[in-house]
Amino acid sequence: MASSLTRNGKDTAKEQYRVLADTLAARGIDVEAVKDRLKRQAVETPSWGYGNSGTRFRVFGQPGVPRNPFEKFEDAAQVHRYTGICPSVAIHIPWDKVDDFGALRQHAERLGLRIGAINPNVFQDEDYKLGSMCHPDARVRRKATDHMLECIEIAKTTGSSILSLWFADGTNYPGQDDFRERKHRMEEVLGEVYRALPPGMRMMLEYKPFEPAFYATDLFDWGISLLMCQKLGPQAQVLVDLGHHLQGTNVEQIVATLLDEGRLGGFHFNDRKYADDDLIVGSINPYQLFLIFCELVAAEQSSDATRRAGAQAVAYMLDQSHNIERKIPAMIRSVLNVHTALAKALLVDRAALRERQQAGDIVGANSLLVEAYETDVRPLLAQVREELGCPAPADPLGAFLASGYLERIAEARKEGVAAGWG
Ligand code: RM4
Ligand code: MN
Ligand code: MN
Repeated sequence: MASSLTRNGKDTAKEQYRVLADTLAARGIDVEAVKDRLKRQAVETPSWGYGNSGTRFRVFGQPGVPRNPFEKFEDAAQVHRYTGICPSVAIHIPWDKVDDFGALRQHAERLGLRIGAINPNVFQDEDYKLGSMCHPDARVRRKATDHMLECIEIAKTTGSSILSLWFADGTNYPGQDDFRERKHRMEEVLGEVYRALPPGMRMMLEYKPFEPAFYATDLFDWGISLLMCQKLGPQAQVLVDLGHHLQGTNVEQIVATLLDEGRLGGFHFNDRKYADDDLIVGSINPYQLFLIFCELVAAEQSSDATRRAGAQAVAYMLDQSHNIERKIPAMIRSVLNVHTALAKALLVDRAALRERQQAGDIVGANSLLVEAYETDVRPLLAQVREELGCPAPADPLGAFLASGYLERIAEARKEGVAAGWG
C-alpha cells in the first residue's frame, strides 16, 4: 500500500518533514542530534532469514530463494540499499559454510556489506540428541567445543567480532539428567571456548525457556546467561532474543538491568504472539519495542561514561524466519519498524521525565512516553534515509517491490537447490 508520503510526491514529503521538525524543535528536541543518532543505527540481518524456512509441519519454498551464501548476501544488499542501515549480515555455520571464507568476505565487501556475527550450530547433528555442551558423553562435548573453536577461526577470517551462541541443550523429562552436572559441563565447555576468543571478540550468550527441550533448558533465562557471563569474563555478554521469554515477561526491564551491569551484548529482534514465533519485529507488539528502545536511549544518554559506552556497543541483530511471507520485503519491513521504534524513543523528553518521576507524577511521566510513541515519525525517517542516500527515502518497501528484483531472482535462480532448513 502506498503511503501518503508517496501519493503526494517528494515535495509533500519534504513539507511534512519541515512541519514535523518545527513541531519537535518547539518541544525542545534537537532534531539534528536525533537524525544523527538514527543515521548511526545499524541493524544486522540474518543470512538464514533469506533462505527457505518453515515450521515442523511444512517448509513452503519460495521462488528466487538464494542457493548459497553468496546469493544471500546479494539479497541482504537490497535490504541495505533501501533502508540505509543494514551493512552487515550474520552467518550460521554450517548452513553458510563455504570453502573460502576470504572469498565470501570479499563478495560481501564488493556489495558494500560485511560479515557480522558467527553463529555455530550445535543442534542439528545426530550426536546432539542429548545436548551439546551439556551432553553426558565427553566425546560429544568435545565435538561441540571443536565446532565453536572452528567458528572463532572463521570469525578471524571474516573479520567478525561476535561469536553468537544459542544452545538447544535441555531435557524432556524429570530425572532424565542431573541439573547441576549439566551446569558444570556447560561451565567447562564455555570456559574453553571463552579462553580461545581473541581480544576484541565478544561471546554472546542467548537464553530461551523452552523448545526444543520441553522440561528444562540449560540456558533457560537471562539470569543464568548473566551468571555464566560473569563467571567467564568481560568478553561474555547476554543476547536478548525477543521471542525467548514466557508470556508477560517485562523484557524492557531485563534490558535495563543488563545495561546497568554492562552485560547487554545485543539483540535478536523478532516478534511473537505466543512463543519463539520469529515474526516480523514490531508486527505484534510495537509498543514493547519502543519501550526497549527507551531503555537503550536512556543508557546511551546516561551521565555514567561506562554505561554510555556499553549501550553504544550493543549489537542490533534480527533473528527471524519468514515462513510464508516474502523474505526480502519482510526484512525491509522489520528494519523500518526497528528504525521507527528508535526514532520514537529519541523523542522522549528525558529531563522532563526525570522531574516528573521525582515528583511522583505518575500519569505525567507516563504521558511523556505516550506522547513520543504517538508521534508520526515517518517524515523524519524519510529525511534520514534521504540524507543516507537511499534511492526511495519515503517508501523503501514500495520502491523495492516495484524494482523488479524479485522477478529477476525468480528467473535467475530457477535451477539448483534453494537454501533452507537442512
Ligand atoms: C533459536 C535461536 C537462535 C537461532 C536458532 C536457529 O531459537 O533463536 O538464535 O540461531 O533458533
Ligand atoms: Mn535467536
Ligand atoms: Mn529463537
